[in-house]
Amino acid sequence: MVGVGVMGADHAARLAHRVAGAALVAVSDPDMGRAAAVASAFAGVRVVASPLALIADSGVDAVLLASPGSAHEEQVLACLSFGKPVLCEKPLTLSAASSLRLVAAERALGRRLVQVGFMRRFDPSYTRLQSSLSSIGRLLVLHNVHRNVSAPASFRSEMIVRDSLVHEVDVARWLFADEIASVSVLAGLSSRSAPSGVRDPLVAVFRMAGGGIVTTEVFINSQTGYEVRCEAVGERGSLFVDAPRPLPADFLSRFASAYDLEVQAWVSSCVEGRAAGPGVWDGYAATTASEAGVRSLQNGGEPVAVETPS
Ligand code: ISE
Repeated sequence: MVGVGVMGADHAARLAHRVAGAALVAVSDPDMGRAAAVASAFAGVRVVASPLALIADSGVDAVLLASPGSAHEEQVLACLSFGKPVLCEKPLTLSAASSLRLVAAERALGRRLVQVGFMRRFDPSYTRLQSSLSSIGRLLVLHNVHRNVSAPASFRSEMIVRDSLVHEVDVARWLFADEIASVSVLAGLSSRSAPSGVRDPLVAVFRMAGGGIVTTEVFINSQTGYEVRCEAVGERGSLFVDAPRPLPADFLSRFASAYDLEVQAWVSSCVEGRAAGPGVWDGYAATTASEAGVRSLQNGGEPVAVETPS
């Protein structure tokens, strides 16, 4: 495990206790105290000071990266250079150019080694919706709601696009099986619960290359509960992913089984030597859409075209 903050510590427990076929052997974090605390919660886990040394370690077969997105390019490249499978938390990186370098590096190896942490593709309610899509005819519109209780003041408006809305970017690409052609991100009234200068909530509109439309309200200081909903509207009806009631407190509880299934699928794919789940291409496509979303937010919500990768 590289990075044992909130998400990484949760994954560490998952790897150690709930996933078959894996053993947690080493952790690394810039906060050595935090790394030591996580390691000491499990038997036989070493703390390695540098993430690159952990990736190079001969006792490490595969790496789960839960470090910040700004560290991912160097760390994923290191995993690829050692031929080690990597599950990289979203976002893959913070810029389309750096994500594209990862696509190129994996392609040069000639085999898939990267899975990107878009866990909603493993969530039972989302997979049920996805597998029932044919029952509602051609998919026309998706409506999403994505609310968090609160976020630290360091979570700025751009991060709402890159770290939160990026889930709906991936859900849109997955459910439509299509690329996003343009993104608008509108900021209206900001909640007085949002830190000064943070535009929250935001409303995003994606136009898919094939004409579908996706709307998303993303509100990370909603004060109420963790509320994620999705409605897929087709030519013959609609399908929902509803939020459990009472609302869960956070994403760790709402998506606990999605994370379990995601990490189990990744571990099984490492054991079997075949990559599974969303890959580096999906991470790249999501980064291009997020980049367009940040630009739209900065330009007052004007639609920004996404350079559809060929
Ligand atoms: C967080 O990083 C996640 O991935 C959660 O799913 C999302 O709801 C939250 O807004 C992000 O900060």
